[in-house]
Amino acid sequence: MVLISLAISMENNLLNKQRKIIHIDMDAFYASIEQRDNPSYKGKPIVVGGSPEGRGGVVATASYEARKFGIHSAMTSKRALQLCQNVIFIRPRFDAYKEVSRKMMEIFSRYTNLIEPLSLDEAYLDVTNDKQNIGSAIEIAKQIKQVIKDELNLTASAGVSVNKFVAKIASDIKKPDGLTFIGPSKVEAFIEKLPVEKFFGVGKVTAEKMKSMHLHTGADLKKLTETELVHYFGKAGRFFYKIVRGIDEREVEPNRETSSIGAEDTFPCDLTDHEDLYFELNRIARIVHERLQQCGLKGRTITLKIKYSDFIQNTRSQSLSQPVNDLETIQTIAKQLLDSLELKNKKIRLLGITLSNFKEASPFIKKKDPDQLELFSFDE
Ligand code: TTP
Ligand code: MG
Repeated sequence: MVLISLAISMENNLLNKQRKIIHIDMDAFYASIEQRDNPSYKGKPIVVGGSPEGRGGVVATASYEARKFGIHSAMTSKRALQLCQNVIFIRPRFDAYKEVSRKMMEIFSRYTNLIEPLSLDEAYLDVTNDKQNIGSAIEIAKQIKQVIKDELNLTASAGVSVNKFVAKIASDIKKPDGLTFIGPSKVEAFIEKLPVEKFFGVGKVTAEKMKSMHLHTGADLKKLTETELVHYFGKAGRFFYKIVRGIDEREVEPNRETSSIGAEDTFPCDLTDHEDLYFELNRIARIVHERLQQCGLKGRTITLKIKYSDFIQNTRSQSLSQPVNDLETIQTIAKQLLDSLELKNKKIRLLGITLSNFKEASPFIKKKDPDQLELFSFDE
Protein backbone atom coordinates (compact mmCIF):
# COMPACT_ATOMS: atom_id res chain seq x y z
CA MET A 1 0.00 0.00 0.00
CA VAL A 2 2.76 2.39 0.99
CA LEU A 3 4.70 1.48 -2.13
CA ILE A 4 1.70 2.22 -4.32
CA SER A 5 1.25 5.60 -2.64
CA LEU A 6 4.91 6.43 -3.10
CA ALA A 7 4.67 5.53 -6.77
CA ILE A 8 1.65 7.84 -7.12
CA SER A 9 3.52 10.62 -5.37
CA MET A 10 6.53 10.24 -7.68
CA GLU A 11 4.22 10.19 -10.68
CA ASN A 12 2.66 13.46 -9.52
CA ASN A 13 6.06 15.00 -9.41
CA LEU A 14 6.99 13.71 -12.83
CA LEU A 15 3.81 15.13 -14.27
CA ASN A 16 4.57 18.28 -12.35
CA LYS A 17 1.14 18.12 -10.82
CA GLN A 18 0.56 20.55 -8.00
CA ARG A 19 0.89 18.69 -4.72
CA LYS A 20 -1.38 19.13 -1.69
CA ILE A 21 0.59 19.01 1.52
CA ILE A 22 -0.77 19.34 5.05
CA HIS A 23 1.38 19.86 8.13
CA ILE A 24 -0.36 19.07 11.39
CA ASP A 25 1.04 20.11 14.76
CA MET A 26 -0.76 19.54 18.05
CA ASP A 27 -1.25 22.50 20.37
CA ALA A 28 0.78 22.53 23.61
CA PHE A 29 0.94 18.77 23.16
CA TYR A 30 2.10 17.33 26.51
CA ALA A 31 0.34 20.06 28.49
CA SER A 32 -2.98 19.65 26.65
CA ILE A 33 -2.95 15.90 27.35
CA GLU A 34 -2.34 16.60 31.04
CA GLN A 35 -5.19 19.13 31.12
CA ARG A 36 -7.46 16.71 29.32
CA ASP A 37 -6.70 13.85 31.72
CA ASN A 38 -6.84 15.88 34.92
CA PRO A 39 -9.74 18.34 35.06
CA SER A 40 -8.15 20.26 37.94
CA TYR A 41 -5.44 21.46 35.52
CA LYS A 42 -7.95 22.89 33.01
CA GLY A 43 -7.59 26.63 32.43
CA LYS A 44 -4.50 26.74 34.68
CA PRO A 45 -0.90 27.69 33.96
CA ILE A 46 0.83 24.31 33.89
CA VAL A 47 4.27 23.19 32.81
CA VAL A 48 5.32 19.67 31.85
CA GLY A 49 8.91 18.92 32.86
CA GLY A 50 11.13 20.90 35.15
CA SER A 51 10.78 20.44 38.87
CA PRO A 52 8.38 21.81 41.44
CA GLU A 53 9.80 24.69 43.49
CA GLY A 54 11.84 25.48 40.40
CA ARG A 55 14.82 23.55 41.76
CA GLY A 56 16.12 22.34 38.44
CA GLY A 57 15.35 20.97 35.01
CA VAL A 58 13.79 22.63 32.00
CA VAL A 59 10.27 23.12 30.76
CA ALA A 60 9.30 20.59 28.05
CA THR A 61 6.17 22.56 27.27
CA ALA A 62 3.78 25.02 28.87
CA SER A 63 0.00 25.30 28.62
CA TYR A 64 -1.27 28.34 26.74
CA GLU A 65 -2.33 29.81 30.11
CA ALA A 66 1.30 29.57 31.28
CA ARG A 67 2.57 31.03 27.99
CA LYS A 68 0.71 34.26 28.79
CA PHE A 69 3.28 34.77 31.54
CA GLY A 70 6.12 34.30 29.05
CA ILE A 71 6.87 30.69 30.00
CA HIS A 72 8.04 28.50 27.10
CA SER A 73 9.81 25.25 26.18
CA ALA A 74 13.46 24.89 27.19
CA MET A 75 13.20 27.57 29.88
CA THR A 76 14.55 26.61 33.31
CA SER A 77 11.89 25.80 35.90
CA LYS A 78 13.43 28.44 38.13
CA ARG A 79 12.71 31.11 35.54
CA ALA A 80 9.20 29.73 34.96
CA LEU A 81 8.47 30.06 38.66
CA GLN A 82 9.77 33.64 38.67
CA LEU A 83 7.38 34.48 35.85
CA CYS A 84 4.36 32.83 37.45
CA GLN A 85 4.28 31.86 41.11
CA ASN A 86 1.18 29.71 40.68
CA VAL A 87 2.51 27.59 37.85
CA ILE A 88 1.92 23.86 38.37
CA PHE A 89 4.80 21.53 37.43
CA ILE A 90 3.84 18.12 36.08
CA ARG A 91 6.03 15.09 35.58
CA PRO A 92 5.88 13.92 31.95
CA ARG A 93 3.97 10.73 31.10
CA PHE A 94 5.65 9.69 27.88
CA ASP A 95 3.60 6.52 27.48
CA ALA A 96 0.41 8.61 27.43
CA TYR A 97 1.90 10.97 24.81
CA LYS A 98 3.05 8.05 22.63
CA GLU A 99 -0.40 6.52 22.82
CA VAL A 100 -2.04 9.77 21.63
CA SER A 101 0.57 9.99 18.88
CA ARG A 102 -0.30 6.48 17.67
CA LYS A 103 -3.98 7.43 17.56
CA MET A 104 -3.23 10.63 15.64
CA MET A 105 -1.33 8.68 13.02
CA GLU A 106 -4.24 6.25 12.73
CA ILE A 107 -6.57 9.21 12.10
CA PHE A 108 -4.23 10.55 9.39
CA SER A 109 -4.14 7.12 7.75
CA ARG A 110 -7.89 7.36 7.05
CA TYR A 111 -7.01 10.07 4.52
CA THR A 112 -3.62 9.07 3.11
CA ASN A 113 -0.77 6.61 3.48
CA LEU A 114 1.77 9.31 2.73
CA ILE A 115 2.39 10.34 6.33
CA GLU A 116 5.79 11.52 7.55
CA PRO A 117 5.88 12.06 11.30
CA LEU A 118 8.47 14.57 12.51
CA SER A 119 7.98 14.00 16.20
CA LEU A 120 5.26 12.66 18.48
CA ASP A 121 2.96 15.59 17.78
CA GLU A 122 3.58 16.62 14.21
CA ALA A 123 3.48 15.14 10.73
CA TYR A 124 3.41 15.96 7.05
CA LEU A 125 0.63 14.46 4.96
CA ASP A 126 0.55 14.33 1.19
CA VAL A 127 -3.16 14.37 0.28
CA THR A 128 -2.77 14.98 -3.45
CA ASN A 129 -4.68 11.74 -4.00
CA ASP A 130 -6.58 11.27 -0.76
CA LYS A 131 -8.12 7.90 0.04
CA GLN A 132 -11.66 9.26 0.41
CA ASN A 133 -11.58 11.29 -2.81
CA ILE A 134 -12.36 14.45 -0.89
CA GLY A 135 -10.08 16.42 -3.18
CA SER A 136 -9.86 19.64 -1.20
CA ALA A 137 -6.84 19.71 1.10
CA ILE A 138 -8.47 22.43 3.18
CA GLU A 139 -11.52 20.24 3.70
CA ILE A 140 -9.30 17.30 4.68
CA ALA A 141 -7.41 19.47 7.19
CA LYS A 142 -10.71 20.66 8.65
CA GLN A 143 -11.97 17.11 8.98
CA ILE A 144 -8.75 15.90 10.61
CA LYS A 145 -8.88 18.73 13.14
CA GLN A 146 -12.50 17.86 13.93
CA VAL A 147 -11.83 14.13 14.29
CA ILE A 148 -8.90 14.92 16.63
CA LYS A 149 -11.31 17.02 18.71
CA ASP A 150 -14.07 14.41 18.72
CA GLU A 151 -11.99 11.31 19.28
CA LEU A 152 -8.99 12.59 21.23
CA ASN A 153 -10.45 15.66 22.91
CA LEU A 154 -7.42 17.71 21.83
CA THR A 155 -6.76 20.49 19.35
CA ALA A 156 -4.32 20.63 16.45
CA SER A 157 -3.19 23.35 14.07
CA ALA A 158 -2.83 22.75 10.36
CA GLY A 159 -0.93 24.35 7.50
CA VAL A 160 -2.03 23.58 3.96
CA SER A 161 0.08 24.38 0.91
CA VAL A 162 1.89 22.99 -2.10
CA ASN A 163 5.09 21.92 -0.35
CA LYS A 164 6.50 20.92 3.01
CA PHE A 165 8.35 24.15 3.75
CA VAL A 166 5.33 26.43 3.38
CA ALA A 167 2.88 23.97 5.00
CA LYS A 168 5.06 23.74 8.10
CA ILE A 169 5.41 27.48 8.53
CA ALA A 170 1.68 27.91 7.85
CA SER A 171 0.64 25.52 10.64
CA ASP A 172 2.27 27.83 13.17
CA ILE A 173 0.52 31.01 12.02
CA LYS A 174 -2.85 30.68 13.74
CA LYS A 175 -1.97 28.52 16.72
CA PRO A 176 -3.80 27.20 18.71
CA ASP A 177 -6.60 25.41 16.85
CA GLY A 178 -5.69 27.18 13.60
CA LEU A 179 -5.86 26.37 9.93
CA THR A 180 -3.85 28.37 7.41
CA PHE A 181 -3.94 27.83 3.68
CA ILE A 182 -1.27 29.30 1.44
CA GLY A 183 -2.44 28.68 -2.10
CA PRO A 184 -0.11 28.24 -5.09
CA SER A 185 -0.50 31.84 -6.26
CA LYS A 186 0.38 33.16 -2.77
CA VAL A 187 3.43 31.01 -2.10
CA GLU A 188 6.12 33.27 -3.53
CA ALA A 189 4.76 36.44 -1.92
CA PHE A 190 4.47 34.55 1.38
CA ILE A 191 8.10 33.43 1.26
CA GLU A 192 9.31 36.89 0.25
CA LYS A 193 7.92 38.32 3.50
CA LEU A 194 9.44 35.62 5.72
CA PRO A 195 12.24 36.68 8.03
CA VAL A 196 15.44 34.78 7.20
CA GLU A 197 15.37 32.95 10.56
CA LYS A 198 12.37 30.98 9.35
CA PHE A 199 14.32 29.43 6.48
CA PHE A 200 15.64 25.93 6.75
CA GLY A 201 19.17 25.66 7.94
CA VAL A 202 19.34 29.24 9.12
CA GLY A 203 20.46 29.17 12.73
CA LYS A 204 21.62 32.14 14.73
CA VAL A 205 25.11 32.33 13.19
CA THR A 206 23.83 32.26 9.60
CA ALA A 207 21.00 34.66 10.48
CA GLU A 208 23.51 37.13 11.88
CA LYS A 209 25.71 36.78 8.83
CA MET A 210 22.69 37.41 6.61
CA LYS A 211 21.65 40.46 8.59
CA SER A 212 25.15 41.88 8.45
CA MET A 213 24.76 41.61 4.66
CA HIS A 214 21.39 43.41 4.87
CA LEU A 215 19.52 40.22 4.08
CA HIS A 216 16.49 40.27 6.37
CA THR A 217 13.70 38.59 4.43
CA GLY A 218 13.03 36.13 1.63
CA ALA A 219 12.75 39.07 -0.76
CA ASP A 220 16.31 40.14 0.14
CA LEU A 221 17.63 36.62 -0.46
CA LYS A 222 15.86 36.52 -3.79
CA LYS A 223 18.01 39.38 -5.08
CA LEU A 224 21.11 37.15 -4.97
CA THR A 225 22.05 34.77 -7.78
CA GLU A 226 22.50 31.07 -7.07
CA THR A 227 26.27 31.47 -7.47
CA GLU A 228 26.31 34.30 -4.93
CA LEU A 229 24.21 32.33 -2.45
CA VAL A 230 26.51 29.30 -2.76
CA HIS A 231 29.54 31.57 -2.44
CA TYR A 232 28.28 33.07 0.83
CA PHE A 233 26.44 30.11 2.40
CA GLY A 234 27.99 26.96 0.91
CA LYS A 235 25.79 24.13 -0.33
CA ALA A 236 22.83 25.46 1.65
CA GLY A 237 22.86 28.40 -0.78
CA ARG A 238 21.54 26.16 -3.54
CA PHE A 239 18.63 25.19 -1.33
CA PHE A 240 17.91 28.82 -0.39
CA TYR A 241 17.88 29.77 -4.06
CA LYS A 242 15.11 27.29 -4.80
CA ILE A 243 13.08 27.67 -1.64
CA VAL A 244 12.89 31.44 -1.93
CA ARG A 245 11.23 30.88 -5.30
CA GLY A 246 8.68 28.57 -3.70
CA ILE A 247 10.39 25.43 -4.98
CA ASP A 248 10.62 22.65 -2.41
CA GLU A 249 10.55 19.26 -4.08
CA ARG A 250 11.09 17.18 -0.97
CA GLU A 251 8.66 14.28 -0.89
CA VAL A 252 6.54 13.35 2.07
CA GLU A 253 8.41 10.21 3.03
CA PRO A 254 6.56 7.58 5.05
CA ASN A 255 8.58 5.04 7.01
CA ARG A 256 11.70 7.09 6.99
CA GLU A 257 13.90 5.54 9.65
CA THR A 258 15.68 7.64 12.20
CA SER A 259 19.29 6.62 12.48
CA SER A 260 20.49 9.39 14.75
CA ILE A 261 19.35 12.45 16.67
CA GLY A 262 21.67 15.26 17.53
CA ALA A 263 22.44 18.94 17.66
CA GLU A 264 25.52 21.00 17.04
CA ASP A 265 26.42 24.62 17.27
CA THR A 266 28.96 26.86 15.61
CA PHE A 267 30.08 29.58 17.97
CA PRO A 268 30.17 33.25 16.98
CA CYS A 269 33.76 33.33 18.39
CA ASP A 270 36.07 30.32 18.69
CA LEU A 271 36.27 28.94 22.25
CA THR A 272 39.44 28.11 24.16
CA ASP A 273 38.37 28.14 27.79
CA HIS A 274 37.37 24.75 29.25
CA GLU A 275 34.54 26.21 31.33
CA ASP A 276 33.05 27.83 28.20
CA LEU A 277 33.30 24.50 26.38
CA TYR A 278 31.56 22.61 29.20
CA PHE A 279 28.86 25.25 29.34
CA GLU A 280 28.18 24.97 25.61
CA LEU A 281 28.37 21.18 25.71
CA ASN A 282 25.75 21.07 28.46
CA ARG A 283 23.52 23.40 26.49
CA ILE A 284 23.79 21.26 23.35
CA ALA A 285 23.14 18.14 25.45
CA ARG A 286 19.89 19.73 26.64
CA ILE A 287 18.76 20.26 23.05
CA VAL A 288 19.60 16.64 22.15
CA HIS A 289 17.78 15.48 25.27
CA GLU A 290 14.67 17.45 24.30
CA ARG A 291 14.74 16.08 20.77
CA LEU A 292 15.05 12.52 22.07
CA GLN A 293 12.09 13.10 24.35
CA GLN A 294 10.04 14.56 21.53
CA CYS A 295 10.70 11.43 19.52
CA GLY A 296 10.41 9.02 22.43
CA LEU A 297 13.77 7.43 21.61
CA LYS A 298 16.76 6.11 23.57
CA GLY A 299 20.21 5.58 22.03
CA ARG A 300 23.13 3.33 22.98
CA THR A 301 25.86 5.33 21.25
CA ILE A 302 26.83 8.89 22.11
CA THR A 303 29.07 10.74 19.68
CA LEU A 304 30.89 14.01 20.22
CA LYS A 305 31.83 16.10 17.22
CA ILE A 306 34.36 18.87 17.43
CA LYS A 307 35.60 21.27 14.77
CA TYR A 308 38.69 23.40 15.29
CA SER A 309 39.35 26.91 14.01
CA ASP A 310 41.32 25.41 11.10
CA PHE A 311 38.14 23.46 10.13
CA ILE A 312 39.70 20.10 11.00
CA GLN A 313 37.02 17.89 12.48
CA ASN A 314 37.16 15.07 15.00
CA THR A 315 34.55 12.66 16.38
CA ARG A 316 34.66 10.44 19.45
CA SER A 317 32.00 7.88 20.35
CA GLN A 318 31.08 5.75 23.28
CA SER A 319 28.59 2.89 23.26
CA LEU A 320 26.77 1.90 26.42
CA SER A 321 25.29 -1.44 27.48
CA GLN A 322 21.82 0.12 27.81
CA PRO A 323 20.06 2.69 25.62
CA VAL A 324 19.77 6.06 27.37
CA ASN A 325 17.94 9.34 26.97
CA ASP A 326 18.50 11.02 30.31
CA LEU A 327 20.20 14.39 30.36
CA GLU A 328 22.71 13.58 33.08
CA THR A 329 24.15 10.57 31.24
CA ILE A 330 24.35 12.45 27.95
CA GLN A 331 26.13 15.36 29.62
CA THR A 332 28.52 13.12 31.57
CA ILE A 333 29.54 11.00 28.58
CA ALA A 334 29.87 14.02 26.29
CA LYS A 335 32.14 15.65 28.84
CA GLN A 336 34.24 12.47 29.15
CA LEU A 337 34.58 12.36 25.37
CA LEU A 338 35.61 16.00 25.30
CA ASP A 339 38.16 15.42 28.08
CA SER A 340 39.65 12.53 26.09
CA LEU A 341 40.78 14.98 23.39
CA GLU A 342 44.01 16.92 23.48
CA LEU A 343 42.70 20.48 23.46
CA LYS A 344 45.74 22.42 24.61
CA ASN A 345 46.29 25.49 22.42
CA LYS A 346 43.26 24.57 20.31
CA LYS A 347 40.53 26.95 19.31
CA ILE A 348 37.12 25.32 19.04
CA ARG A 349 34.71 26.45 16.39
CA LEU A 350 31.93 23.88 16.74
CA LEU A 351 30.66 21.25 19.15
CA GLY A 352 28.00 18.65 18.50
CA ILE A 353 26.44 15.65 20.25
CA THR A 354 24.58 12.81 18.54
CA LEU A 355 22.79 9.76 19.86
CA SER A 356 22.40 6.71 17.65
CA ASN A 357 21.95 2.96 17.88
CA PHE A 358 18.34 3.23 18.94
CA LYS A 359 16.58 0.52 20.88
CA GLU A 360 13.55 0.56 18.68
CA ALA A 361 12.52 2.80 15.84
CA SER A 362 8.78 3.16 15.95
CA PRO A 363 7.28 3.60 12.50
CA PHE A 364 5.76 6.80 13.82
CA ILE A 365 8.83 8.30 15.38
CA LYS A 366 11.02 10.46 13.22
CA LYS A 367 13.59 13.16 13.49
CA LYS A 368 12.34 16.49 14.70
CA ASP A 369 13.15 17.97 11.37
CA PRO A 370 14.94 15.35 9.33
CA ASP A 371 15.67 17.53 6.36
CA GLN A 372 17.19 20.27 8.40
CA LEU A 373 19.30 17.87 10.43
CA GLU A 374 20.57 16.08 7.39
CA LEU A 375 21.15 18.93 5.05
CA PHE A 376 22.68 21.36 7.45
CA SER A 377 24.07 21.41 10.88
CA PHE A 378 21.95 22.66 13.76
CA ASP A 379 23.14 26.15 13.33
CA GLU A 380 24.55 26.56 9.85
P1 TTP B 1 6.02 21.52 19.98
O1 TTP B 1 5.05 21.12 18.91
O2 TTP B 1 7.22 22.29 19.58
O3 TTP B 1 5.28 22.36 21.10
P2 TTP B 1 3.83 22.17 21.72
O4 TTP B 1 3.02 21.14 20.99
O5 TTP B 1 3.97 21.92 23.18
O6 TTP B 1 3.21 23.61 21.54
P3 TTP B 1 2.71 24.33 20.18
O7 TTP B 1 1.25 24.59 20.40
O8 TTP B 1 3.49 25.59 20.11
O9 TTP B 1 2.97 23.36 19.07
O10 TTP B 1 6.54 20.22 20.71
C1 TTP B 1 5.72 19.08 20.96
C2 TTP B 1 6.06 18.46 22.29
O11 TTP B 1 7.44 18.12 22.34
C3 TTP B 1 5.83 19.39 23.47
O12 TTP B 1 4.50 19.34 23.95
C4 TTP B 1 6.81 18.89 24.48
C5 TTP B 1 7.96 18.36 23.66
N1 TTP B 1 9.07 19.35 23.63
C6 TTP B 1 10.12 19.20 24.53
O13 TTP B 1 10.16 18.23 25.29
N2 TTP B 1 11.12 20.15 24.53
C7 TTP B 1 11.11 21.22 23.67
O14 TTP B 1 12.04 22.06 23.72
C8 TTP B 1 10.04 21.36 22.75
C9 TTP B 1 10.01 22.54 21.81
C10 TTP B 1 9.04 20.41 22.78
MG1 MG C 1 2.94 21.15 18.89
